[in-house]
Amino acid sequence: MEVLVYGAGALGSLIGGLLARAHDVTLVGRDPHMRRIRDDGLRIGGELDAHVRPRALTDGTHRSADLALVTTKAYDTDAAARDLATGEYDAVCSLQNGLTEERLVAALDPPVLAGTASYGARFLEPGRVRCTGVGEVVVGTLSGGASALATRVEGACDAAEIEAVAADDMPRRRYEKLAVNAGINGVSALARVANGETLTGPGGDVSREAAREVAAVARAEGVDLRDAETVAAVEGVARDTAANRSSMCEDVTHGRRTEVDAIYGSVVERADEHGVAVPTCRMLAALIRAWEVGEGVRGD
Ligand code: KPL
Repeated sequence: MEVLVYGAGALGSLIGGLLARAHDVTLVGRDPHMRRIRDDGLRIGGELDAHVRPRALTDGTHRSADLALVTTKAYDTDAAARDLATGEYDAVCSLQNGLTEERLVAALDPPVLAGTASYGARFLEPGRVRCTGVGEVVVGTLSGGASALATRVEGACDAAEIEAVAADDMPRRRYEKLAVNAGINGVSALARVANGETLTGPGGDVSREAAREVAAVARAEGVDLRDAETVAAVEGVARDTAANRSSMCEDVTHGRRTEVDAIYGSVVERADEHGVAVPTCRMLAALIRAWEVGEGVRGD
């Protein structure tokens, strides 16, 4: 299969690199990472080990592939969609944080699948990423139900020995993933602690409440997500990734813009549409945005 991975940061490079063990992969990312991959290939270390030679480009215009995986930061979704709209793809699948798929649907003709990837990835240096946890890739349609395309993506992942599931309950899984992000990322970023401590430290109640608020928004949107299962999902991810630092914690540590809008912003926006109270997510959104303004890294 020909796969374009748009957004070769840590996770995109890891997933793209693993796919390159079985498929014809093109990564789209930034120099000097792309240049180094062109010169020396991509090295994956940590829990998995590989040295692969995918194509590495700095722009994705006018390409074609069977599948385009979008792995950019959520705030780069519109730019990614503009680039991808100039190419030809049988399907597009987001593996991003936040509810980005609707924006891809609005900008692109091919079918858009929703996806999650729970592999842990860390960027080490140009040309090198570390796998900090073997997880799974889950893909499915935005409206749920069986999908031949999702099954094809699952098969492509299987061929490359990536754990994958074609799920027919993607609406629920999307909200569960959003709840995990809302539960872990804000507290870990504000307290600068690893995922494990987010739930066990003094911020644990804030984390759990943020996750329950996401479940309430999901229910208002017709998605059956119970509070207890949502909190259990957040606790499970925090336990399984205890030593890792969330992407938002990494962003604030390195003085970078965060995905606050895609995570807490979309929760607050949808909550307001349905008249659901989400004071914890609203507060976390405000605090992280205030940090971004102070650092001068907000995009608006
Ligand atoms: O997706 C994540 C992130 O760091 O952005 C996890 C590891 C699930 C924490 O929310």
